[in-house]
Amino acid sequence: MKITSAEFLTSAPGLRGCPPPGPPEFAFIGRSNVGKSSLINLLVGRRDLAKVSQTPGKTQLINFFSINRAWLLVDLPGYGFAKVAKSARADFNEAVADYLEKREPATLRHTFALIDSRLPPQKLDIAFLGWLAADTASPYSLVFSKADKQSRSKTQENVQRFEREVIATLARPPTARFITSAVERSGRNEILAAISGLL
Ligand SMILES: Nc1nc2c(ncn2[C@@H]2O[C@H](COP(=O)(O)OP(=O)(O)O)[C@@H](O)[C@H]2O)c(=O)[nH]1
Ligand SMILES: [Mg+2]
Repeated sequence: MKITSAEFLTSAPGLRGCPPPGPPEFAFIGRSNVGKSSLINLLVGRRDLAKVSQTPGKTQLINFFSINRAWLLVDLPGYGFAKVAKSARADFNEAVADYLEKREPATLRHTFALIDSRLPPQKLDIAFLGWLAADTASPYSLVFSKADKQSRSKTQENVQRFEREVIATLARPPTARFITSAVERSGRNEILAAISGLL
């Protein structure tokens, strides 16, 4: 797919500030610092559409970007900096939980959940994916980010371990897995092809 235009549309503090449902939305979620904004910039071929590396935990707004004037990329606030929460749901940020639970699948076509490819399965990611698979409706994929940080075989080892220890336990499996690097610019075509197929 060719990206002909990419524009910031709006920021929302919660579900109520989101744009009216209509254009298909593709959301990106993961721990703070996992590389969501960098991946969005890679996908659209712009260095600074999404702001990279703002103070972790400070980006609490849902950011919408209009692509090709036809569909939206959604940069969700990262999880991982909440204080001990009353429920698993609240731990992932109210706005994120609300958006992912309540946005209709006709609008929220797909969620890309980012996982740091360097790390063995992390408790918080496991808890988040458990919730995403069980309590939300839109299809989702996993994106193993920052693959340039280690050897290809180490990445494969981590992905396979994740497959065995985490994915096998999920109520709803991801529809695809991607391996990306914003530095090596890899994984871009695969994700854009997936989005294209869902439009
Ligand atoms: N080596 C490497 N660094 C990355 C990659 N993606 C993001 N980063 C770095 O990781 C940090 C956090 O990235 P950012 O996109 O802001 O993460 P976000 O908090 O999930 O939006 C920044 O310093 C990025 O430059 C990647 O694929 N490879
Ligand atoms: Mg970000």
